[in-house]
Amino acid sequence: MKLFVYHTPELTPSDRVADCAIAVDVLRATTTMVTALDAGAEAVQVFSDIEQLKQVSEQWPSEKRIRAGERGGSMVDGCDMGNSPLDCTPDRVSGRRLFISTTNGTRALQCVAKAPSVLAAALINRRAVVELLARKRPETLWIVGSGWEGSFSLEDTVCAGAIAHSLQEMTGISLVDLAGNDETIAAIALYLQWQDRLLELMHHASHGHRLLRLNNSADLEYCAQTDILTTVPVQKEPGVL
Ligand code: 3SL
Repeated sequence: MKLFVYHTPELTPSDRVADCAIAVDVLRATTTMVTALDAGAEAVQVFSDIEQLKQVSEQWPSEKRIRAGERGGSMVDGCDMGNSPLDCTPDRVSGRRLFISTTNGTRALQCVAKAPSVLAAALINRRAVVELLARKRPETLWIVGSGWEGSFSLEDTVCAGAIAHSLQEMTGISLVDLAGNDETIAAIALYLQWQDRLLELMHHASHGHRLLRLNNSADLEYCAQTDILTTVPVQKEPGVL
């Protein structure tokens, strides 16, 4: 197994695919997707374009859908919710399809959608993701961070490092055998530096600042938790997990 970490969709190769690709957007899209599926959502369908989300979801029975739209951290008009994982309670999402469009997270998923196996990961489901990888042992594995509009983000890279470190521990594969690029080694180093202070790291992160300005400190606390859910979103068809 060779693991390649890419900090953003823009830095991810577009001329090939990995055997397995993992999209990460700790703040907050993949955390929200994991939480929604764990709370009983029927599926999550991702869109880069809000108008397309509205058109497609319109054809779905209204009692079977929930529309989540976020731009710049805030809820998009006409949607049922923004992108807070805390809104994904069983009474709101159970049995419904979550139609979601966010600034960066949905782009990360779309950039790896052609891989034969696509997963969504966050800190909250890290262990479950690693257990699945340890069983499947894909030859090439990519972890793609969402970043923010093309820039590096601390929270996605620390999550990539958390997955990589745990994968090393669970499989016994050495760092030199596992790491496919320098980013993987850097992500592990970032995780080892901050593993006991992940919430503090979120507070240092630029997107953490943005969410705090929008009064989302409870979201940061939730997203900074590790291994609290066992659901792993797996792509069933392009754009649907
Ligand atoms: O960029 C994204 O995809 C979002 O997760 C951003 S936010 O956390 O909802 O603001």
